[in-house]
Amino acid sequence: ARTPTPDDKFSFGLWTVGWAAQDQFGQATRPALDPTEYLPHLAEAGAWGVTFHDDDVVPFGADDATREKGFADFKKAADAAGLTIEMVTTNLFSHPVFKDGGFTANDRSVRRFGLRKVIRNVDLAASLGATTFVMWGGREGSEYDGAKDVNAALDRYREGVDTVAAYIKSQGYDLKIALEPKPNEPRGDILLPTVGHALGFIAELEHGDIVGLNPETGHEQMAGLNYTHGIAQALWAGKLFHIDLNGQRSIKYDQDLVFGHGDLLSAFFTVDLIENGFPGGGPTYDGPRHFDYKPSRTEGFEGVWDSARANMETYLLLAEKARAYRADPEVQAALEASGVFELSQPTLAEGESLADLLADRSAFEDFDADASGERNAGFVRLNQLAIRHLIG
Ligand code: 3MF
Ligand code: MG
Ligand code: MG
Ligand code: MG
Repeated sequence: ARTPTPDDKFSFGLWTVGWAAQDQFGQATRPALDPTEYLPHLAEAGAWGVTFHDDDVVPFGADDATREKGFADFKKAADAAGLTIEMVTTNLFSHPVFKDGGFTANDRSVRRFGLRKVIRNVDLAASLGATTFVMWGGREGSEYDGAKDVNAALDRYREGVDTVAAYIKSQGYDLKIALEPKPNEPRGDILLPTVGHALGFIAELEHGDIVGLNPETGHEQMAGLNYTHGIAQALWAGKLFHIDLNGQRSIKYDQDLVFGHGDLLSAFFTVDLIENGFPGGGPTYDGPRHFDYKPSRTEGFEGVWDSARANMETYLLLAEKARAYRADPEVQAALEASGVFELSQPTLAEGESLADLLADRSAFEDFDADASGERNAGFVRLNQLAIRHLIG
């Protein structure tokens, strides 16, 4: 159960294991290999899928012949390794041209260039059989409030995403867009900073039916938010198209630690939700378990593969614990006693009107609010049962 199989649908961004570990303050600590060289190692570690930005595989600005050969070689290597290319994404953040954004740059010519880069990459994604197209707008934002007209920026963001979505439909591609929220880094403030902001944005789109989310653990936690609640609301809205799992320890720079190496208890409940669904039933996630982490800068290649395996092992260990947690009769009784299942009962009975509620004296006039307020919810006991399963 701790050895990954293709059924686990574990996938990795090429930029994760492929990160040579250069950062703001220091140069790379590992050599960059040819993109294809990472694939057999990923497969051997137990991955099922691989994902990439266009520029991870072929350098920005490469001529058409180089580009075609680069992607063809990569596809051949992925096939040889038995890896599925499940998602493709576009880099609209590294080159200086995108320093003020891709879809929302003040400079209109940059926006037109960015849109062309994305459309070209959508064709690539479809031709490689990817079913999700992630958009992380890392440079869409500002450092200074006066420098960005947020109303106009959101208009342009909508224009960009709708144009791409309409193109996908017009081509008949089996491809969905997943927006990836992040609060900051590299911009001082990034547009669509959280799952909630992004859901609100999608509701304003013309082609929002094929646009959903790719929430990342650490990104929500950088905003002090609860990742499990974030993906839960995305699921509830029918918008959890993809996930980026990793680890983050509190509100600070984007750490991209191994999954579970940040807030372990939160990771437990993330896995519990993904694997076991909501306690009362409801929408479930069956997409890839995609890791977006960085092998720490201290690590050599041995550490790169140790850390890749650690993501999957941690996930599988947590899945085992989460299954046992849900199957435990004591947990089921505690869930029942805490009213967790009762929450699935509609507040108004079937066929009951508001007038019926207003006429129901037991609901208000005769309701003993003081007695109800004294009731022991038992949530702490329930949480301790989770802890017992996790570390007992
Ligand atoms: C940055 C990220 C990105 C996105 C990627 C889209 C470089 O913090 O998380 O990784 O995940 O661009 O998939
Ligand atoms: Mg990230
Ligand atoms: Mg991150
Ligand atoms: Mg990510």
